[in-house]
Amino acid sequence: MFGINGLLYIPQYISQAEHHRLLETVDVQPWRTDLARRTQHYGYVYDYRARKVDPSAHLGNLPVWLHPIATQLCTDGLMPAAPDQAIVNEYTSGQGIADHIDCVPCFDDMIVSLSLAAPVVMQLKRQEEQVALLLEPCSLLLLRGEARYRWTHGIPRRRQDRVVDGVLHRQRRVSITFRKVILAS
Ligand SMILES: O=C(O)CCC(=O)C(=O)O
Repeated sequence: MFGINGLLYIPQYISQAEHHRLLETVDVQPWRTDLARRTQHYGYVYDYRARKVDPSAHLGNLPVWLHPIATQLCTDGLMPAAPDQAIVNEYTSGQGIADHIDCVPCFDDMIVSLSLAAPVVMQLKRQEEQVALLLEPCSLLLLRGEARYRWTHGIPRRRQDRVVDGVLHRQRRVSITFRKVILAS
């Protein structure tokens, strides 16, 4: 999709009602404030500095309010194994995330990101190639294979994005990224 092997974008993966339920629940959970953007970690804490998941950072199972969507990802055949880690990212206007490839030894092949609240443009890059992808609320972005391992993904820190039909003024966006942790044996 979009000329990138292993990338799948599914608009309107969840209903408006499910979107509302998830956002409302996210908003009453405690936030971590150690990064410029606020985050919530479930299942395992990801250590951004060390770029690793330590088995001692196991927080427990995913919370019950994430079970329906985590189960749906498996029953729809989008994740081969149930995710055991989820990170919620909040981006206010002007915030983003640096171009990166998700930690290879930490997480399985499939990375799945659910978008909530306002839309944003994500950039995927590989050498000289660059693809801009509009992530709309309720949509799902799946990265596996080349898209996961060969392309970086990131959200530029800016207040507006250029889109086909004009300019998108950024507003608060929230994402929930689901992963399966690989624990070194
Ligand atoms: O916000 C997103 O959709 C992507 C988040 C992400 O790339 C990450 O948490 O590593």
